[in-house]
Amino acid sequence: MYSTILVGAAVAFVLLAAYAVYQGFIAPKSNPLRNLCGPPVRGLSGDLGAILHPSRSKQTHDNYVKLYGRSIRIRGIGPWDERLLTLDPLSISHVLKHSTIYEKPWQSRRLITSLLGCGMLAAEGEVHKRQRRVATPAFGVQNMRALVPLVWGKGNELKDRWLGVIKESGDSENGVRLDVCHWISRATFDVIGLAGFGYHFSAIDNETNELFCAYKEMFEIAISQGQKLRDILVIYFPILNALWVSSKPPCRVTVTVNRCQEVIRRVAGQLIQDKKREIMDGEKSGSIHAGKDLLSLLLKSNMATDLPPSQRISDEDILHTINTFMFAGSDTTSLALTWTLFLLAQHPTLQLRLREELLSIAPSSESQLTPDEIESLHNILAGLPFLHNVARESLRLIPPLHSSLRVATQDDEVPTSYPVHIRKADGSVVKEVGRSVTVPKGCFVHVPVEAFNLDKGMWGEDAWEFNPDRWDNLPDTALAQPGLFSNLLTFSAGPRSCIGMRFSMIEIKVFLYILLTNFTFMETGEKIVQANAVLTRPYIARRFMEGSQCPLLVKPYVRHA
Ligand code: HEM
Ligand SMILES: *[C@@H]1O[C@H](CO)[C@@H](O)[C@H](O)[C@H]1NC(C)=O
Ligand SMILES: CC(=O)N[C@H]1CO[C@H](CO)[C@@H](O)[C@@H]1O
Repeated sequence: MYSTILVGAAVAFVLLAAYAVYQGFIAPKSNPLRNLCGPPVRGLSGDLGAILHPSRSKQTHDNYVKLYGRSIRIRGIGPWDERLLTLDPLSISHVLKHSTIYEKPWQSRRLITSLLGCGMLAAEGEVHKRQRRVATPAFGVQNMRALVPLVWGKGNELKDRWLGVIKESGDSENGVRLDVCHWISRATFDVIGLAGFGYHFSAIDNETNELFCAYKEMFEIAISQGQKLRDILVIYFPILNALWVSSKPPCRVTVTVNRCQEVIRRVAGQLIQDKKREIMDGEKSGSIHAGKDLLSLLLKSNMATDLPPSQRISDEDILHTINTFMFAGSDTTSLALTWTLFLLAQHPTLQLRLREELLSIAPSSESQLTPDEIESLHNILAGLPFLHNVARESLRLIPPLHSSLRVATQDDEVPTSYPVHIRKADGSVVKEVGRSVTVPKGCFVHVPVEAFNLDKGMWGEDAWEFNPDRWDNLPDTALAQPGLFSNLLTFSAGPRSCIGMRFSMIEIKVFLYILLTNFTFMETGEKIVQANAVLTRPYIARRFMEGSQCPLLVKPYVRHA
């Protein structure tokens, strides 16, 4: 009896092991990606760090294109993990356009879901389509216009707060060292809180609001995730999460996430219920609820009578969507602004030129602007050529999202527009033109956002430099680059591209206007470097333990009469 079980177990084990060996070591040999040229594999693994770390990625991609062409095979974390890294514009367009074939990997979706719920960032297929359809009207041109006075108010609040801080420190002559990254992130949080669901975090004032702290703490955990073994295990076996809460001592991370989620569910959940009631009451009494925040618009779009019930999303999904906006819409924009101010501090003559352009439209009186005046000033602002060039150039040079990842859910042929370097069985290399690349089901495809933006073959030899004027005279190859915005991959492209692009452009331009007409920004002498923690963040060189920061000397600017 027992021996039968033992024999059975042994047979099962041998079969499993054989299967694992086949899957791990033999099947990959027939992976068509193996024919592509790519960097050498050391041990089991390639060198993902060289591609993903901003201090090395520029040089790495440049070398790869020279050595292996634009369709590159790279090794992930084992022989079964051959990946496609493409710098071919036609290939990346194809991948981003066919978002049902190329989904986000379940590992990252599960991580996002465990923190924010299955909102738009994490969902795939029909669920995503439904959420995106319901949310799209809220980001329309008309509604984005309503955002302008709100952003303006927050920009002014930040300006006043900085003037206060500088006055207190008493050194307005030389400028005061401020961590602009931290300050601007408080302001962009305020903006998304108000614009997202009419909620006052008042984070420019102080960082005590309960909901603010819950989001902030949870996002910080998201950032620190992915490094430690336990977090990787939890991604694969979510049941462990429950075990860690009950085991002693409790895992600090899980307990924190649960506590934050409890606060968010309580406070934000209440907000959703309140808004819903307001809208329904408004409909009954015939007066239309005037809320212009994303939540109100989302609820209205979701309750629209022409939307079939099967296309609606649940209250739970609404909460996940709001969480997603908080996550996707705050740090991204604050980093874009921080890097722009940093680049302008490094290039004082360009800063001067931009300030002059901004001052040329500034009203002469210091009096409070009416909403109408703000709107017309914003229309002029949106059309300023040098401001537009500076914003685009900064978003090109330091995209807040360094890169993304997709996985093929079926075998696919990816078209190319540049020669593909094929390694033949005898080791020789041939360059084939107009050939497609076969991507087998289950393979990862890298979306190298920064590498596309900095490609010297497309943008010219000075592609790595900050030169806003390049935009007045782009080479044809740059004009042919794919992207939702200005031939940049910064906001990605296709059906999964950024829904908040217009939102953030308004925020970036209005904040730059207010801050640059009231302050000058200078480097402190500390060396600022880029590092990847979900997004590309600033750190002081060799002081990573202090966390992300971007100190600049900020000095009040006084306009000459
Ligand atoms: C400079 C600021 C921003 C940048 C650089 C940025 C960039 C991106 C990128 C690259 C993606 C695609 C992610 C991927 O494929 O892995 C994305 C998606 C998204 N972004 Fe943004 N974003 C910014 C601001 C915003 C804002 C302000 C909001 C909302 C208020 C927002 C909401 C979203 C959402 C909801 C998605 C998911 C869209 C989908 O999957 O259908 N983003 N963003
Ligand atoms: C923080 O700011 C809010 C809003 O401005 C204010 O009501 C609250 O009293 C402040 N809290 C502290 C501790 O300063
Ligand atoms: C001194 C100066 O230029 N102040 C500017 C500060 O920013 C506001 C916009 O919010 C301008 O109206 C002021 O002219």
